[in-house]
Amino acid sequence: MTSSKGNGGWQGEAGFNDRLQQYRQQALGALGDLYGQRPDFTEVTSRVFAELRLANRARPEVLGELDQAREQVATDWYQQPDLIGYTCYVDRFAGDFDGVARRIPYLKSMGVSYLHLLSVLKSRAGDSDGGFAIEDYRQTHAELGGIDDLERLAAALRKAGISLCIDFVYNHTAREHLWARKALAGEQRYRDYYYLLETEAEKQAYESYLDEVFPVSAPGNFTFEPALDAWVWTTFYPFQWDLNYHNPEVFLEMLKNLLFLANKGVEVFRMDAAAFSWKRAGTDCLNQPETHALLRAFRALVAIAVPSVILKVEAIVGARQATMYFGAGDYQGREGHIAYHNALMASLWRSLALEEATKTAHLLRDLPHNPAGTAWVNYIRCHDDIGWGTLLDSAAAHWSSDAAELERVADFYAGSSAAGQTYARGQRFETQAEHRVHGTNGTLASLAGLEQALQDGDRAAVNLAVARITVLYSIIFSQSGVPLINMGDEVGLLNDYTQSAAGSGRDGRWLHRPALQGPQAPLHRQAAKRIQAALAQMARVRAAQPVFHAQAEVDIPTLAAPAVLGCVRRYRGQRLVALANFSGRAGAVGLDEIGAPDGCRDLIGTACAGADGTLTLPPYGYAWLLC
Ligand code: OTU
Repeated sequence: MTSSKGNGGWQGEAGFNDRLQQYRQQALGALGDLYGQRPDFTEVTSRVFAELRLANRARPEVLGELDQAREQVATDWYQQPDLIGYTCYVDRFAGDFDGVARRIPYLKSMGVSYLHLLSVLKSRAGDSDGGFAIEDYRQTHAELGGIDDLERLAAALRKAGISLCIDFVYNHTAREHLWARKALAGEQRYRDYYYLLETEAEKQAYESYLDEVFPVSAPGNFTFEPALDAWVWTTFYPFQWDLNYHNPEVFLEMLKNLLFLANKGVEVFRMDAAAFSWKRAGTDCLNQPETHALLRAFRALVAIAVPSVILKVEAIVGARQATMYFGAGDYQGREGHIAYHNALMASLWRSLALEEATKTAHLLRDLPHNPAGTAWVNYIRCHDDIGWGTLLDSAAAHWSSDAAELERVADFYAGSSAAGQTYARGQRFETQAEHRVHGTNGTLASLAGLEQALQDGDRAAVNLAVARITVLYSIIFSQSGVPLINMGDEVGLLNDYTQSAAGSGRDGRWLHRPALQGPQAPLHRQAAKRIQAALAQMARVRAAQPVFHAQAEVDIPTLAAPAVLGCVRRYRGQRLVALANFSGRAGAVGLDEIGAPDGCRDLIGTACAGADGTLTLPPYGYAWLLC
């Protein structure tokens, strides 16, 4: 029987069976690593496979077609140069889902083909950690529209060539989620969905190994709930209860939620707080082997049921740990399809503050080449703070920092340095004692000096700020992986000091979460136009050049100018050299240093070739040389 909605006809079923055959062993392996020791393991796996079959039968035909296209032709669609991302809150970008649909032309004008919408699913009322405390995975925020409206938006985006990404907050639910409420009401089944510790001693034993995500506003990792007579594991805020993946029922429920959303048209799931999902006594409960197995399980199961879907891992951990989320050893390429390049992001900010690119160069050089079928997500700002901790890695002396250096960098972005006031207008985030570096808040424009320059009405300083913004984006757009524009960066959106946005509370990250608005002041308007034009140009040029494919060979040359970052890309006979100057002074690069003969073409930048065999980059200048 064929229905108008599902593709449960012969094609869909046959494709499903093929994929089941292809990925069954991988799925069983990963599930075995999680639940293989349980006496009911066979039952668990047959329930899992039954869910996949149901989801495949319910899959709308257009999505079935997308599955087929991506399986057979565009297998590397998320590694292609033309995948350009944009991330925003629905309400702050366009009011509601229909508003987002109306803004598709705006997104297209920037070359966007991947849209990450934050805070879409129904989160708890009141403070919800910016939407990261989910009350119902199958409903949306009423103010934004219903789940059907989201489905319609996904379809409209898809028609326009834009893939929809939403957060899959799978590490925790809100305290108001039905499961948590049932647990609070005393149902044992649902108590088992969470990590409950019944004694203070048990809690202490874990706590002594754990770090804190919000050491000031939500210290500790546990919250005592009198109704449960137990401590609930709450890595983040007390109203965010960590799910217990030791319990396969939790895995099954969350798998069903993911498949439900995939069938609504979500193409990319941002796997939130991925590093925390599995707890083990006597460890920091980060990056555990089962944390990886869980993601491998999701990937293999997605490949069977909804194969056009990909997983984006959000693991804010050290660079070497982060690369493991693409799958390591025998599992290379079997975990996250894409993952946030958090250490690069933090390192770029460090390079900008210190006006030296050497450590960023070492970082890029030292990281292993991405396994086949994976790509980084490169970004310079997002809705969170810039976390400095990922640059602390004593085993990577070349590119790591020490606390003292990071202190200086964090001070710099908070506006002060030994030399006096800096151009940056950011704030420290969750800084506990005076000398403990944690994170920095602020919009790209405010951190890059635009806010101060506009306040001073200083045209030259505005130009420098625009140059800082565009040089940072030139790196985001020229590295391997999906470039992700953070809403507002394209118009130089400044910090929001009102903190009046709904749900703002005391969380300092609201500083950089204002609504999108066209700048008013003429100087700001001109700056915004230039930034927007530069970003759109980068997107256009990138999309047209195969050399930006994520699987290109990359070489980071050693340059005499310490503030210039170089990157040589090779792919299918093409060779491109990207250069970026992190200094407020001009930087010269010898053509011989980058193996560039005379006559290479700058596709985008601001470089100036001299007769003496050098290329000069202006302050914060950049170039993409096709040689
Ligand atoms: C993620 O963040 C989200 O991006 C945050 O907005 C949420 O608060 C958090 O999860 C909880 O859902 O733990 O592994 O600013 O970088 O909390 C990544 C701190 C995370 C965030 C961190 C992060």
